[in-house]
Amino acid sequence: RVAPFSSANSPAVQRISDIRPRRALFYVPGSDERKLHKSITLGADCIVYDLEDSVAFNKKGTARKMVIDALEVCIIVPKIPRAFAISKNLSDRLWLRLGLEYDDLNVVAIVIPKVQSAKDVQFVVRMIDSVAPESTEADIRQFSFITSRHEGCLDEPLVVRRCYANSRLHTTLMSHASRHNIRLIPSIESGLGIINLREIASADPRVDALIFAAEDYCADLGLIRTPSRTEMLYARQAVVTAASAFGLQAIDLVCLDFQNQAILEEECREGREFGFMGKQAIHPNQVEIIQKTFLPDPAAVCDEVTVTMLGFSFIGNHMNSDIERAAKIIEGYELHSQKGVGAFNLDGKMIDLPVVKWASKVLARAKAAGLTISGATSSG
Ligand code: 1VU
Repeated sequence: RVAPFSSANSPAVQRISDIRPRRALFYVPGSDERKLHKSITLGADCIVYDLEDSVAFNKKGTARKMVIDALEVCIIVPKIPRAFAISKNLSDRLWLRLGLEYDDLNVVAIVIPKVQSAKDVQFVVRMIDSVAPESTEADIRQFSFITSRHEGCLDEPLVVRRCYANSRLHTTLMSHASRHNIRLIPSIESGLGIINLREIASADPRVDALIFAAEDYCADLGLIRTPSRTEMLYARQAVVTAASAFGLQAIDLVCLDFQNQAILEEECREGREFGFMGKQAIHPNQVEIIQKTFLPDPAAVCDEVTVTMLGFSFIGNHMNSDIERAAKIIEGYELHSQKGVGAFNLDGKMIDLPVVKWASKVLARAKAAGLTISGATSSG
């Protein structure tokens, strides 16, 4: 089979096909023991143990110790999570997220808050390079955590250094991670961050994703938050555009109204239509909705299906119409490109390379979200 797109070697295509699922980026206050324990039972793609805004100034030190303990439980003592192997599905998620048996998930990601320029990213990069080994055989678990810039002295880079380099957290992470498998996720929270998106997105090859943080952004610009979110339209679309241009994931704003599922669903749908790959979550109620939505097309999600169609097999918990259409497009593209045809008719609509690119991304995202996809796209 001709691999779709093998000739289109744009960085965006290659990076997107290599994505790790970050549909829900779930925040857990680092100072709340109950929430720390609960966090690993919720099936979120990505957990962020927060040491920043959700932790009171007088609890920063305690939070740091608690996060280290939580990471040590999850990372260093692999037997402990096995105790959570209550049901098959749950254990599958835990294995996957904690990476206990999946060598390919050996990644630690660091969310860098309030990034204004490439220098902010490069500061963290220098820190990593000064302490993390060039390479290591140790397997790393997929975890994100957030550094603190607010420890008594606002927006002072040295605070990050102190929080990190002088703590057991630093030792815990750095002793397990080679400098190359620590990924970076800058959070864009200001007008300057938006203006400097291009340099931030390209600041280092370890930058994997960009977050849009609405509350700080509104505070920075003095915007008034409205139910329509129109006031943030430009910024959100700028983040998605920059992320796409540099082959990164874009992660959308937090829905603060965590008891209102209708608003969450609306925000999720809008974010997905804008091109975001995932959304920040603050409450357990939000995780499932977000993760379902940020599979392609949430409209037709059903459980436990195994579908074989047009030579593509989808085995997993979700199957939907975007994926089905994407598979048909790729199948059609392969058949036609072998005959030297670039544009063809599929169900009355013209298909050519840009549509094939879209379909390839849909399948890559579905695969990253846990669907087993066999067929021509399985390599991409
Ligand atoms: O039923 P249980 O008592 O066992 O558990 C409660 C609660 O502890 C738990 N829970 C969570 N567990 C893990 N991580 C969470 N983030 C989390 N939130 C709640 O779920 C059960 C039900 O909780 P609840 O409905 O009673 O909610 P609470 O009043 O306990 O908590 C509500 C808030 C909003 C305070 C909580 O969800 C929270 O702290 N969220 C995260 C906040 C955060 O990290 N903010 C910083 C990043 S977002 C940002 O900066 C943008 C502005």
